[in-house]
Amino acid sequence: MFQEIQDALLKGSKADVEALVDKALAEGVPAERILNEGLIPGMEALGVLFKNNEVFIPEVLVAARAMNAGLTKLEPVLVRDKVKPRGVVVIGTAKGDLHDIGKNLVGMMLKGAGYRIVDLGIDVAPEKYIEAARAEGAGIIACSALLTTTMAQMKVLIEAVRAAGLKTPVIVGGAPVTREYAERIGAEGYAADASGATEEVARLLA
Ligand code: B1M
Repeated sequence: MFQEIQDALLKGSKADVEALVDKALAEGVPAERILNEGLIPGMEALGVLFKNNEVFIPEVLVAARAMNAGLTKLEPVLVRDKVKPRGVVVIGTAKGDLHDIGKNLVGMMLKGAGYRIVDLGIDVAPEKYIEAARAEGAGIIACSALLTTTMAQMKVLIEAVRAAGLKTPVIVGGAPVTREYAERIGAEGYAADASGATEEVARLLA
């Protein structure tokens, strides 16, 4: 059954993922096993295919939608069973940046990897990240930028986070952002793509 869930996820079949998760729950399979042995390995496999250019953004978005549908089915049971998320990630786009597709993809992949996502949306001012990171006890602040102009706001964000006395690591990414730039502005993490972001978050929280 776990393999069937993974296959349905890789095919991006939302209806099949929902039906299989419903079936597993009805048969008494613990939600945590459905998550850790079905959905998450499916998303990890997708991440590898994406990294190797064997699937592309449209397939990833469709699979991510199926993943989210499966998670929506599991969420009430997971909350009831008090399965602890792997960590909390506050995510948004840089101040002034309206491009949210990459940020959404990163958020979905992280959610799929078992993290709780606090999505602040687009055009997010540093104070909002700081407020949310404090309120939610975030382990990571994640910021996405698609414009060379808004990239500069990531430096402003990191300086504001440190000035506020928060030790929360900041991870940055987005098409114009490079590892070299991330290091230069003092970001603790950088990833070039969504699957890399889940690896980077796991590394920083380890
Ligand atoms: Co805009 N835009 N856009 N745009 N847009 C780009 C980025 C641009 C490269 C197009 C071009 O000129 N060739 C260019 C930027 C040039 C530059 O700065 N050097 C540009 C421009 C100029 C603009 C405007 C200024 C245009 C104008 O108004 N004159 C304007 C700015 C608006 C603003 O933000 N203030 C603008 C507006 C828009 C739309 C609103 C129309 C729309 C956005 C809609 C939306 O997002 N809801 C839009 C779009 C769609 C694009 C392009 C075509 C596609 C972006 C995209 O979604 N890619 C883009 C051209 C292009 O990229 N080819 C372009 C798919 C997405 C999955 O990839 O976001 O890179 P990406 O995410 C990847 C990785 O980067 C990484 O993982 C993702 C998956 O692998 N990643 C992270 C992303 N965030 C990460 C965070 C991480 C880690 C990894 O850790 C936290």
